[in-house]
Amino acid sequence: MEDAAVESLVLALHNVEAVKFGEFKLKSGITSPIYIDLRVIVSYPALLQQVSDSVWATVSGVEQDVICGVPYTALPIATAISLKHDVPMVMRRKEVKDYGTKKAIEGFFTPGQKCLIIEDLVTSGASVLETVEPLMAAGLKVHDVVVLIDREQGGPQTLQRHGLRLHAALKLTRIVDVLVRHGKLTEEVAASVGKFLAENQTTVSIPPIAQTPAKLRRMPFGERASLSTNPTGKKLFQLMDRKKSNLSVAADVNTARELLALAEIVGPEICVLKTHVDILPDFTPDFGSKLREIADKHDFLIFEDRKFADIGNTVTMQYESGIYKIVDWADITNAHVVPGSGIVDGLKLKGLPKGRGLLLLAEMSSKGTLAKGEYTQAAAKIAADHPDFVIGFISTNPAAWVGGPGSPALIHMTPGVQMSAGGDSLGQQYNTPSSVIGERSSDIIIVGRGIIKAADPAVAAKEYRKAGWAAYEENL
Ligand code: 5BU
Repeated sequence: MEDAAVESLVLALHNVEAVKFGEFKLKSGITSPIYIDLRVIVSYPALLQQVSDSVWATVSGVEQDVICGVPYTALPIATAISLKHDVPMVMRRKEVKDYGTKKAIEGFFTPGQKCLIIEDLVTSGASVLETVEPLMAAGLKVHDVVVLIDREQGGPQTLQRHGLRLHAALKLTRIVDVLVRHGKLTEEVAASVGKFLAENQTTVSIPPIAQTPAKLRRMPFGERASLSTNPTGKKLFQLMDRKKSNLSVAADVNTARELLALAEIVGPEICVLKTHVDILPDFTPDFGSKLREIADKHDFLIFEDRKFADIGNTVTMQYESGIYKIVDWADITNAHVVPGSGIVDGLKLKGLPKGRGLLLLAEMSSKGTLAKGEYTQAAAKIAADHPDFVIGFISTNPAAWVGGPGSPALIHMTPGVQMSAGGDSLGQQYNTPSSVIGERSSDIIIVGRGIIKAADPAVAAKEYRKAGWAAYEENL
């Protein structure tokens, strides 16, 4: 910050007694010659603005997707910044200790996004770390912290040990200098402050923060229904909750006739029937309405696993036209994110007016898949940018994503599921229902050959449904 800006800010803070000098007994019993209480700034809107501007200017080169104020004093500062600079904010709930089971972070974000921490005063850095921990556990990346005043008592060093950079708009010794120069403070008091700082360095020993929680606790599907902003996403969560099924059958049979017969058989057990209509030689234009009738009767949704992968303009036509007219009958379809977010915009153009939902292929179950790491994170970001249309992901191990499965508004569906792990001769890899739902934190198991090639598909569907739901309930 420019000298003039620093001077004006320091004098303003001193003027409202946010920074006081004298003899103050601290909670710890130590007597301090300085007392800083920034809670008063909310009573002075112009000062709050000045403080927020100074804090923001301090991190002008730092990149962030969201900001989070450390509760409570920094919240109005963060809010002022958010409003003025149009940067989204998240809030940490102070009262939630067990952030695995309750919502610890309010606001919308995506795992992998960068979060800048905003604080009013740093002494040891402990309260900053208390806020950083649940943010990181929720998958946000935290590298930078900006504070209005650094008391220079060891905070930056502690934060640095946790991989955090502290940017300070003001440092205590600089405040003292300005006040001495303006005749607000004697040299003698200034010297006592210097002595106090030298004698009261903090060392906080806090174990390093884990990037992801060891075990994620699941929010019930019923509650997640209210978080989805897409009608199909909402409907799916409600249906799963009502029907107590997180089983999707991949109906990869040879003909449309067989498919409709299978839908009748497995319908009572499933939440979603997944189709590949381009493998059906006897597909007719009334296929959609026939399947819809069965879906309504047995209460499941239809997912055409089309895996769109072209530019936005082309997919609008592929989705709506041709022989299959997918948008007319499939509640859900899916898309690769390899073309970039234009594919979502294209499909949305046709799908959203009909209330359809889209899944993004964030990972695949096949051996050697290239959909991993940064690609998966990019899919998560695209999903977060289109919450009205994207209802979730095809994923295989969301628990291993940076920060875990992410927003509970989004659903994870996992193919490559059989009762015992293994694979086929063409690269398919199988995991068990309990591993997929329990350890990998997915929501829906997609089972094809495990059911359709079973001696009795109806019995097999019941078994998979039971296994999938038990794994879900175990992790609630
Ligand atoms: P299976 O018979 O249970 O192996 O069938 C799996 C189904 O899921 C099949 O329809 C695939 O096209 C689909 N699938 C998959 O197996 N792996 C993926 O990554 C994706 C879809 Br995306």
